[in-house]
Amino acid sequence: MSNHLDTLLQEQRLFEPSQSFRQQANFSDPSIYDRASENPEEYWAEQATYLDWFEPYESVCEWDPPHAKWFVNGKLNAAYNCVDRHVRKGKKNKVAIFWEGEPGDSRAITYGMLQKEVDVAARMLQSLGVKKGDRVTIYLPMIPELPISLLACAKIGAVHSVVFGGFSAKALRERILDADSKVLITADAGYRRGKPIPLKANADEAVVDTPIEKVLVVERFGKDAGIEMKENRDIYWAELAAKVSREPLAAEPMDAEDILYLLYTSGTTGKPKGIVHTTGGYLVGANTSLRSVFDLKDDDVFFCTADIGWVTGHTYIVYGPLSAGSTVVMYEGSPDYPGRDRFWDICEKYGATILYTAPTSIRMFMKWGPEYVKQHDLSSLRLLGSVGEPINPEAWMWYHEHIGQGRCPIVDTWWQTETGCAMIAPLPGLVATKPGSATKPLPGIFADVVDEEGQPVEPGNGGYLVIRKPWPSMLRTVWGDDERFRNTYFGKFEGVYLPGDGAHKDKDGYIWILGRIDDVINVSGHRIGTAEVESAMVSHPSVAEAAVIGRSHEIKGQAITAFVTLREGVESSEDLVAELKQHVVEKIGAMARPEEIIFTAELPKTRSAKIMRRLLRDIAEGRVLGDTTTLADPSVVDELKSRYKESD
Ligand code: 6R9
Repeated sequence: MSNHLDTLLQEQRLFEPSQSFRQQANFSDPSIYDRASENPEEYWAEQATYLDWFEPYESVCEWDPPHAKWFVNGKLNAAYNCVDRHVRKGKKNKVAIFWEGEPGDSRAITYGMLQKEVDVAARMLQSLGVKKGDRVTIYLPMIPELPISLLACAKIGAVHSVVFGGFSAKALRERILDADSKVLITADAGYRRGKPIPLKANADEAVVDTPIEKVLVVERFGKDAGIEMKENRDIYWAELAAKVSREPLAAEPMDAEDILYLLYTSGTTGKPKGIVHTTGGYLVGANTSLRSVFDLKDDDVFFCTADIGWVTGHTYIVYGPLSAGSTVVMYEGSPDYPGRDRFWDICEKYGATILYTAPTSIRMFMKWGPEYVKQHDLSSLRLLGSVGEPINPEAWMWYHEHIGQGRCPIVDTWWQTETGCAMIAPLPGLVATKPGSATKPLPGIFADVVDEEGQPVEPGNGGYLVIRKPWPSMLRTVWGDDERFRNTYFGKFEGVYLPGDGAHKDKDGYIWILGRIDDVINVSGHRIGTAEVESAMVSHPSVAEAAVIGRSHEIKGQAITAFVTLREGVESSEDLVAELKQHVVEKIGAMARPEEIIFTAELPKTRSAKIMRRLLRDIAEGRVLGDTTTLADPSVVDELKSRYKESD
């Protein structure tokens, strides 16, 4: 962290918006910042006019900390706003989704087609007994049925809970149980570098002894997936689709505060949190940020490379761009399959005008070298975005030069599953950017950096990132655990939201996000709780105790190092290392696989028996050790240091 900060503080480059970009920008009047901070409700009310409401709301915001209600008593439907209204307003033949399959198959889905498919899917869910307010778990690859499933749930007022396809059967099961879903939508298998990901097999394992009554199965991989269908429980998507009515379906009028979806994210304990997003505020936030941060126009082609299994895909593939009636590009597979130019091939093929990706991908492209980019015409691009983790200035500059060709503004967008949409990011027509800084809070967002007492830090200092006032797309609670919601996000400063990130405020008031201050690791932009990996580790019969930390990693941002003490009589071996890594993959998913495992007779602990993670991080990152005077047994450190060297 301190190395990262040093590099950031030396960063002096400033990129002003070009005259031509400024002139055409949606947000081009700098007074918007002052107006929104003087009267945020007026600002958000104005943004809400970009949606269609079945019934108007009575007040913009009711704030009873830590609970907020937005657009109180307003009625609307998210799927209606993302699909039906565009068909009504003459966009029937406009492409909503350009879908690119990994093996090279593709589909251009117009708003007219999308409407039909969403209605059929919604009727399918109804035929399986799904009603307004019921939860539906979705475990699909990046195929058109994924956004269609989200919108189908929204259309009938069911709550979707998407579980990223990279999660294991056990992780899926945990999320099904927590959400209490009766229906699961999955696929036979997904593609990853040409090979199948066994989604249905995982689903079979996950649903045993859960409330799941019906499993709807999309056929994506075909016969080679070799799946089994369980009678009376499993049904193929196409088979059921053929049985339901093709009549248009009226959208369910939802209260602005009705739940739109749950999305699980990692926290400091082993149990993932079901983040609750509601309909009106979330959609206003998502829609606004497309017009403001991404300067979205009607003829844009928006390529967001995230998976819909994460919040970025929810907001910036589905609800944001589609509510704005835009065209999105959705890609199923790996960026290096069949070649390392796949993203650039897709940008060129569909004429992408906006590209939104993660620093970890950019660092990978840097490593591969610019020749893969140069094979393609990227002149359609006009704006670039970054999300998921702090972007280091070198990656920012590479993105700027090689992808943006010096012409495209870069919007580094800080936000979280909990915030629903971008919070700190430049308005590209108004704010000069600095490589590595997410710049300033967006209009209507009251983010700041504060000290231990909650007082704003003076420019030039660091502290806790906070958000002082509610915003429309904020999480409403943690599903089934309001206490955890209060403690996690509002427990430190009264009535002030604590995201869990550290930040620095520079002399110009720009915010530089430094990373998590809690026990959450960010591996390739994926949030993983150290406690989750530790509890997976200790569930293995050979492990007595485990401590997991994130160490800096050139490509992934952070990588997982696990320090493990074995049970009496268990010998360490290469095989055991492989077995333990696999064990974590099975418990959580491939993204949580530890990069390295260090066996140690003891873990360094304070006299009050707390594991000294800072020390473990110092060891893993090869730094000179800091103060170890509170350590119960200082010799543990020497042993660990030598073990760590052995494992190099
Ligand atoms: C959207 C998303 C949230 C955490 C967040 C922070 C990190 C995200 C960032 C960033 C620095 C950015 N993060 N964007 N850090 N600069 N532009 O990623 O949601 O998966 O919930 O992760 O990711 O640490 O707290 P989520």
